[in-house]
Amino acid sequence: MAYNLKETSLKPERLTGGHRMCAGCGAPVVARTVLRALKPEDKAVITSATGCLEVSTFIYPYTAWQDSFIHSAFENSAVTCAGAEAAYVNMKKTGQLDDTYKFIAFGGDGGTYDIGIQSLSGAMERGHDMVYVCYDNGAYMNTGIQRSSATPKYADTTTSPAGKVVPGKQQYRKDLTAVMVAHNLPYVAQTAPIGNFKDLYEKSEKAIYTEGPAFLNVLAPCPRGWRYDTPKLIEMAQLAVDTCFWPLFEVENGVYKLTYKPKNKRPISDWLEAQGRFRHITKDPEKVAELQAEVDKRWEHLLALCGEK
Ligand SMILES: Cc1ncc(C[n+]2csc(CCOP(=O)(O)OP(=O)(O)O)c2C)c(N)n1
Repeated sequence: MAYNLKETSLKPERLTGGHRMCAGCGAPVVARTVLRALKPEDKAVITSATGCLEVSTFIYPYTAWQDSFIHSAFENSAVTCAGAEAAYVNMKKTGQLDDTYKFIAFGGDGGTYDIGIQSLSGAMERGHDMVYVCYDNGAYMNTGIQRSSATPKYADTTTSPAGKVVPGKQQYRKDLTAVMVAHNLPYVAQTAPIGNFKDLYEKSEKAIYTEGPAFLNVLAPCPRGWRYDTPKLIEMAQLAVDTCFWPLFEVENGVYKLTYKPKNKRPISDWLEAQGRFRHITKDPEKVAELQAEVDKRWEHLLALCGEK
């Protein structure tokens, strides 16, 4: 059935309002859209690594989650979810359970790219029928904006502070989506909360209803860490996509497909200038050109993988 924003918006909220995430934060928008892709009759077991999404939605004795929710440690959201899935498979086999459950793990980039990567890699390799959703806001935001391996080069964070000598983070971001593709999973996708959420919704649906392990890497802008005004959340994600800093694509059983090609690829400076964390380099043409060259290189490589050249 064709995607329809109005219809999907009428589905019951599975992450309800009243949680304590910041205004203008991408993570709850991502979580709500992912969960909306569940069939209403299906139940879900959700796990989350420690991070903003976890600590702001699940403060004992309150919870904003309508489904079973497990607060796991920072490093093991993926295996906590995989363990529950293994128990479910056994209970189904032995006739102890009739309902259909889906298994979804969430983690920020700190909990996914860095601290939870071995648990994620293991859960994916063992073939559990689950989806791991990384909401990538590009730093350890919950503890005060520390750099992670997902933080873009030159971003100002509290552990890569921009000063007179060092202009912010010194390394390019890790390409975790490529690392997950190397696991030969049935479904891997990179997406973002833009437009009418079609891309994010459809990829979530595919990830949830593809048998076996699936991974979604979702860009989730953060007003505190990126330093933008809260109403600009979607604009921030759209700029990341239109500058090709964050291309949208999917990989089904190893086959790459580009799902969005900007009509006019915008210069990376458009995205950098919209955020306070890059303020120190936007007037430095050499650094901007260096970042542009890196974006172009990765974009060209992706186009080739997708057979778009
Ligand atoms: C093993 C461990 N180390 C450190 C912490 C402290 N801690 C809690 S949340 C957090 C940051 C999480 O960052 P990320 O995963 O990127 O999610 P975000 O907060 O950005 O949503 C840290 C360092 C912890 N809870 N457990």
